Amino acid sequence: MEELLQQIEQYKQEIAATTAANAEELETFRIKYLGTKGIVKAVMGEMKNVPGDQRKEFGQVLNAFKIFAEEKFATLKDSIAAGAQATGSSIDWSLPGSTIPVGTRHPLSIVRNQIVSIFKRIGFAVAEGPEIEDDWHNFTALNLPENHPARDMQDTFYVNQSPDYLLRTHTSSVQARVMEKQKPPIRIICPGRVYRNETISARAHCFFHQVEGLYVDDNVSFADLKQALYFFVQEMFGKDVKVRFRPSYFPFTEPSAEMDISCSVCAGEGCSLCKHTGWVEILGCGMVHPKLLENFGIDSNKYTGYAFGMGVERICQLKYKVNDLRLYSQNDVRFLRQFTSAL
Ligand code: 2NM
Repeated sequence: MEELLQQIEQYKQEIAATTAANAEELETFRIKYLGTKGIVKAVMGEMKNVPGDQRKEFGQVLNAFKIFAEEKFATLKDSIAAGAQATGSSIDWSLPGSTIPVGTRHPLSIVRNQIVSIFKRIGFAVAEGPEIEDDWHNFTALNLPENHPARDMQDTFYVNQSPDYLLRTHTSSVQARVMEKQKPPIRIICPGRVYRNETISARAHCFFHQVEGLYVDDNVSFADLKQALYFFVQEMFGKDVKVRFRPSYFPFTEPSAEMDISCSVCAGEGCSLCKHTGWVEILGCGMVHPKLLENFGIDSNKYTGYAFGMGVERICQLKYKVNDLRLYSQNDVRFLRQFTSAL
């Protein structure tokens, strides 16, 4: 009997030292001590070997052992449940799933994609080129004379003080590269970022985004240009939009024009955006200067072309009433989250 008491004492020490980190370890404990073939059952089975005069005393010891094991089980179970709650690993399958945070597209990307998709539908292909350009593709080839004010250090970012490399000031440089390589017909749009050395304010920034278009073929006329641009603004601003063209000047086009649309904010009634004129300027355009075509080995007697250029920030301002250019590059999510689009 002495032996059995010692054995029970050893089991008690084992039980006291047991830990269970999870439900699996708890179950291992239960099977080992409290299961149908467990230690508690086995020890209880020893009762039949105990002499009659010691049975009462022994029964109390065995009973206390059984309660000891059961209480340990309950303690382990409680601590696992509490730990699970603290670490959040207990799974309540009835809870609704948590949503995965999804970002939103930048408003300039949305508008750029819309512009590109409209011109793709009327046969324009997309062309891209480098943001670090050489003087020839950005200026000289495009008929910007040596002493044109746009070449000034004040307006253009030059690279490493080199007079020959710069950050492109318009995406026309991409069109120069296409005309250099490709024979007419050429029908492309060039979306991209451009750089100008300006003091940052609500109305100016040192970089902005353009989409420029170019169509060179035989029999391309100013009427074709007007029709393509009219189609574009109707798709962009709705069927009720009105347009007007004003004569203008650009070194790369002759004749040149600027296009206005009826104010998208007040629909021509007069507001601060259109300065009470009912019209807002949205782009510049014209017939490609014959000198440009010749610069790229395109026969200006055989071919004509039209070109246009617009600022994505400007179109975005008209569509979404964004009144400060700096909002586009400050990455304030309160601004950015307001824009959603399939494009
Ligand atoms: C404008 C206005 C007028 C233009 C010209 C060219 C090309 F292809 F000849 F190089 N690309 N874009 C152009 C013409 C751009 O932006 C206000």
